[in-house]
Amino acid sequence: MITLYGFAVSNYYNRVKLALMEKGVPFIEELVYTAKDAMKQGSPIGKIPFIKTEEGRTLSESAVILDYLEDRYPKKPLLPQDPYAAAKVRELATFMDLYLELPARELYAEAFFNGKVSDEVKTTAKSRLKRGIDGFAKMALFSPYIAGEHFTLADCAAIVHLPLVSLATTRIYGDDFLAETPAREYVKTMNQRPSMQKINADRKANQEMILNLRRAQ
Ligand SMILES: N[C@@H](CCC(=O)N[C@@H](CS)C(=O)NCC(=O)O)C(=O)O
Repeated sequence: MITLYGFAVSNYYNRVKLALMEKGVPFIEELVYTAKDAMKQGSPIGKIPFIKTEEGRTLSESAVILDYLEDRYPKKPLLPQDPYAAAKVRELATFMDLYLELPARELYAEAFFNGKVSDEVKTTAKSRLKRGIDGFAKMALFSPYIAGEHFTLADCAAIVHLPLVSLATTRIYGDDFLAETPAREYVKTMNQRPSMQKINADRKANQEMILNLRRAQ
């Protein structure tokens, strides 16, 4: 069986977990919380998520893991058959990683972890986010899924990234940068899926656990 390593607060971890659940691929989860432990278990630079395949081999980088799952477990596909349509789904997922989640990530220390982010970083992140969201608004279909009629790998990225972008921009700039897109309705609808209900419940429990660990330190 596949082992998924990491922790349930992570959006990238949940992206892989969601794909596994939606594809009906059996897996177990192993909590890895520190970069040091992640490295010990086989993550090249200590980032999570990573998996151990059924054959016991490690693989990191969430988007690559999702591609691997598509190839290895094709029975319930999360990509269209047509190569161009499949590439468009991957394009949208990559776009969200690079131009939405990564610039938003610059803000997380202050938005979520009681840290402080410099004004310079906030200004740079803001222009990167505005540019990314302009592009995203042209590409995302929300009809009803992010890339069209079917649930795809791009939804696995969208569902975990978009709420963080909304929340981080609201907390840092007092303005939800995704407000003019249908993101809020989309996330609400997607959160009704049984897979997402489980993921959200696990995320909340993991958040509690991390808070308790921090309090005990
Ligand atoms: N590009 C990576 C990003 C993974 C990532 O940034 N994971 C975070 C948790 S959400 C992490 O491991 N952070 C710890 C670190 O950077 O040392 C992926 O898609 O898997």
